[in-house]
Parts: sequence; C-alpha cells; structure tokens
Amino acid sequence: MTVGKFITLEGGEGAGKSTVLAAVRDLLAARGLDALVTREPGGTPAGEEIREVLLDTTHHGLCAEAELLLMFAARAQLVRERVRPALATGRWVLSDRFTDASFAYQGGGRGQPVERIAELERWAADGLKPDLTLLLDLPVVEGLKRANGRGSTDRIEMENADFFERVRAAYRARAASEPARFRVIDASRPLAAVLANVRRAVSGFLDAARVRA
Ligand code: Z5A
Repeated sequence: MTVGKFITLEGGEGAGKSTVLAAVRDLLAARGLDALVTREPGGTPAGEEIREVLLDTTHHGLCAEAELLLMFAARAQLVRERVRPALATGRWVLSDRFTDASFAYQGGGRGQPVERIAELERWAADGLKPDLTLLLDLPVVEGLKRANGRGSTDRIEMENADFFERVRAAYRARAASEPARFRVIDASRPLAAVLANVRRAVSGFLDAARVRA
C-alpha cells in the first residue's frame, strides 16, 4: 500500500480558500482520489472545541503563547486521529490550513519565535509536512474588503491591517524558502483565473505523482 499525499491550502483573510478547496477536492475525485478533507484549527471533535475557544471574541485577552499552544493542541490531535491514519492507508488528505498558518499568524503576526514553532512542529505535529501547499496570496486591503463582506468577525479577524501585513510577509517568506513544496497563486485575480491556476498546479502535482484519470 502506498502512502497518500497531503495537500494544504493557505492564505490570508478572504483569500478564497473555501472556494478553492472545493475545486481541488473535485479535481482529486476526477482522478479517482476520495480525499479526506479537513480544516484547522479543528478537524476532530476536540479540535473543533478548541477552535471555538480560539475564535470566540470573548477571549480577546488570550495571550500569544496560549494561542500558539491551542493551535498545536488541535493539530496534535488532528494529525494522530485523522491525518496520519488516512495517509497510512494510502488515502490523500486535503486540509484548509496547517502548520504554515502558525508560522504566519503566530510567528509573523504575533512575533512568537520561529524556533519554538519549529520545535512544536517536530513534536506536537509529529514532524508532518504537506507534500504540496497552495498559497493564495493577495494584498491585505483586498482580502479584508472581501472578508468584511461576510458579516461576523472572529477574534483573530479583529486584528489590524499591520498584523495581516506581517502574516502575508511570513507566508511569502516561507513559500520562497520552500519552492518545491509551495505554489503561490495570485488570489487577487478573478475567480475563474484563480481556479484555472489552481487546477494547473494540482494537475502538475498529480502528473508528477503518476495519478492518472
Ligand atoms: N489560524 C492561526 O492563527 N494559526 C493557525 O495555525 C491556524 C489558523 C491553523 C480561522 O481560520 C483563523 O485561524 C484564521 C487563521 C487562524 N484567522 N483569521 N482571521 P479559517 O481558515 O477557518 O478562517 P479564515 O482565514 O477567516 O478563512 P475563511 O473565512 O474560510 O476565508 P477564505 O476561505 O479564505 O475566503 P472565502 O470565504 O472563500 O472567500 C471570501 C470572500 O471572497 C467570499 O465572499 C468569496 O466569494 C470571495 N472571493 C473568493 N475568491 C474571490 C476572487 N478571486 N475574486 C473575488 N472574490 C472572491
């Protein structure tokens, strides 16, 4: 039995991950891959409860250290309960965010030390790294405009534009440092163009992995 592949979607506010996720899932299905689809923070019963705590605006005083550890608590559970077991049976996994988000939001945004996050990645996330990461990149102002159109605002979305500029810069720096894993998609373009670029990137990855239709 071959081990499945792990694909993640990342990006700032309003980048369009939800829309892109559905397109990637359909593309995998067209190649006969029934992927496990999950999200972070969350993806397990315990993780979804941790998500509630993390995003609830009543916890506006949550310190950066607690935020980081809660992200990794949810991730530790997700990796062991769902992702590793699925990959081990040959199933592909598609996740809306993973550890790169902690490097971007808690590292870039909150200023938590990168080496601590890297240690948590090794220990709490069991060293698991995605095989392919699509980074949906767009200017912060544009993303916030789109996100604001959705209505309610969660605890992290309440941060200011400077915070999201640091998040974006951290994401782009990670993509630049791991070009073999990342595909940066210009998410400021019209949706049809974004989806065409996503399909091209994922199809290339599937071809390289020798997954045929
Ligand atoms: N977080 C963290 O800090 N650390 C971590 O380790 C992890 C997460 C894992 C929840 O994540 C929060 O947790 C998130 C990061 C933090 N913080 N914030 N803020 P989430 O992924 O669940 O939440 P989100 O970032 O707010 O994602 P979202 O709400 O799912 O947004 P999205 O999926 O990227 O966007 P969308 O809903 O698909 O699109 C937004 C709107 O734009 C919508 O109306 C679309 O129709 C529209 N759209 C999409 N694409 C286009 C294009 N191309 N043109 C025009 N309009 C478009």
